[in-house]
Amino acid sequence: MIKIGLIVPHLNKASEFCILAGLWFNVLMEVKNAEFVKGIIGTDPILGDPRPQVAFVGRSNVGKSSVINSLVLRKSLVKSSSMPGKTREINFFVINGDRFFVDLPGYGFARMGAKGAEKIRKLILWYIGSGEAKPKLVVLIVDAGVSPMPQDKEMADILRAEGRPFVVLANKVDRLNQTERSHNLKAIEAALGAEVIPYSARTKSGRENLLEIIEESCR
Ligand SMILES: Nc1nc2c(ncn2[C@@H]2O[C@H](COP(=O)(O)OP(=O)(O)OP(=O)(O)O)[C@@H](O)[C@H]2O)c(=O)[nH]1
Ligand SMILES: [Mg+2]
Repeated sequence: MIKIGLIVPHLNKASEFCILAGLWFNVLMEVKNAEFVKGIIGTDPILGDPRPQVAFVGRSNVGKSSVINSLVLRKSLVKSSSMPGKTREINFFVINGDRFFVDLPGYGFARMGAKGAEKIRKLILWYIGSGEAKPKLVVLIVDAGVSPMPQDKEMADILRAEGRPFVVLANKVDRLNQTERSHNLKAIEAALGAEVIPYSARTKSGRENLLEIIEESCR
């Protein structure tokens, strides 16, 4: 690695360290490759794969697929749509060959009907709670512009009860002004009892922060 101090001689040791650490992190965070592997609806051999899984869960249409696309800098690795309820399976994507991003179906889509909604709910709970999948990190995505729904609270409670490491991502912050943004983030934090990361899959704001958290959890 290039020694920064040789190029910028006035830097003190602390700044030099920060820049080197920054370079190191950037190398770690680069997404070089992302591929769809398969969709599952229950027990599957892929769950026995030792590579770490990072799962994305949240209400239908909240932007789970878009968040994954923003992380891997691909427009349509994961199908995203203005029609809620498109994702019905648990979709596995392999990232840089050494970990999985897992796109879960969205909960709380009214038009799915009670039976369809219950099926999706059971599938999500099985993934999170059965012990077969063991995700290293669950990214619980909520809409930054809407108060968390009872299902979001239930999901946060289940993740806590199951002892699954999770972060709350408040997506679509690009739609909010500064005042709305800080007000809503506080409200979401209070409702879900967890720290909230502001995010926009559209502008990619928050991307580096989330990639670092993912990197930490997969180590
Ligand atoms: N403004 C804005 N729109 C977004 C953002 N993220 C997603 N969207 C839009 O929200 C809609 C739903 O996005 P998806 O990524 O398909 O949502 P999903 O959670 O995967 O939806 P399901 O698979 O149906 O549960 C699409 O129209 C996206 O373009 C964002 O950060 N900002
Ligand atoms: Mg989706």
